[in-house]
Amino acid sequence: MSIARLLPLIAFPVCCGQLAATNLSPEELNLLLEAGQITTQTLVLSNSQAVPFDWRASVVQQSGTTAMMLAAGGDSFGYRWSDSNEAGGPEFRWFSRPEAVQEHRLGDDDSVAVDLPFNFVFYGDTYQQMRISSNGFLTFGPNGNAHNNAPIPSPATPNALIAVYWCDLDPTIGDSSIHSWSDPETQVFVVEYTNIQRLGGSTPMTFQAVLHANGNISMNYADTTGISNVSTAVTVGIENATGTVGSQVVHNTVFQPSGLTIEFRSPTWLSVMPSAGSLLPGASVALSVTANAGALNAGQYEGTIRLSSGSETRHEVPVRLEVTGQPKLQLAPSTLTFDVVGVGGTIERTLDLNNAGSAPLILTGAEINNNAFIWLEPCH
Ligand SMILES: [Ca+2]
Ligand SMILES: [Ca+2]
Repeated sequence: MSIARLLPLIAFPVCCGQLAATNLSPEELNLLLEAGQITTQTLVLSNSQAVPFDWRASVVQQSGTTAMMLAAGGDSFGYRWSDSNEAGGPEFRWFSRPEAVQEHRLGDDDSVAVDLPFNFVFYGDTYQQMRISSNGFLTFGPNGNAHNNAPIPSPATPNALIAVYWCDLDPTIGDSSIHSWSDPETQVFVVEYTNIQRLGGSTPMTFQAVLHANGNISMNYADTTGISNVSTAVTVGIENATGTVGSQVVHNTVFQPSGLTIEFRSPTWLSVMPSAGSLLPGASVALSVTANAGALNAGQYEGTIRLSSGSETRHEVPVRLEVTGQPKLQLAPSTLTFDVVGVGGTIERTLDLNNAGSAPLILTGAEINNNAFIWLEPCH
């Protein structure tokens, strides 16, 4: 046997010995969740090499990223939003402020950075901190002071934006305050603006931005019945880190959100944290893999966690998620009222059926228990 033919046999064990010296376990994840639930599993990465191991973890593939299609709006990333005024939308929900919570004493065009109680995934990026602006928005970027509300999306900062009521507000006027708190039971982080007015003075507004651990976002606006609250210079919506994709609910149009909840549902169901690091010889690190069925319908979903070093893929862990769910029939309106009808006359009323659940709804029949009425076929 020649030396030339021996060389590959000598080189091969060295190459594969290095590859085998890092390990990621378990080799696969099989998960079962109900729609709306979230779970975090652990992968352990270990380094048995004689040299440090620089690594990067990412989600390279996930099927079924489409959130439930709701009636209102959404964006190309997959966020979908709806509000409590529409059939199939969320119910209005107000989070009561606990007595002992953090107050942020901000000036005009001011902001403060706060730590989040959980890793929050927003447009595919994972954050542990954000900035609260006194101008009615939250941002995961650096610019928390902008007072000129812009349309969404817009590349100018602020980006990575949650605009709950973005306009030139001034918390130094009147009896206003800004608080934030977390609730471990409901897995939320709430920022509340209380009785806040525009620069120069205006009708006080009270509203909340709520970050849910499953990646969803809700905006709640207190009941302001009886007071004038018309605004035509405000931006409401969410926007990604480059200001190129976003869901705009309102920009400089009339916005009267009394007793309203707007909910944005996150399409990202699979994420991994931390996303990069360096392991010393003999060391190991735990990676948190989160599967989030907050916006998923019942079905089968698949994804892959990739562990790479430089341009080389070292490990891939398949993740299989089964989501179970239930249909939820909603009818609107709850009562059909018929005015006086002349003999031989006819009045028609429409009943809207909506499936607000997470699994297909199969209607098997409908009937009327009063012969005075006639059931007409659905239009579509
Ligand atoms: Ca922007
Ligand atoms: Ca201001």
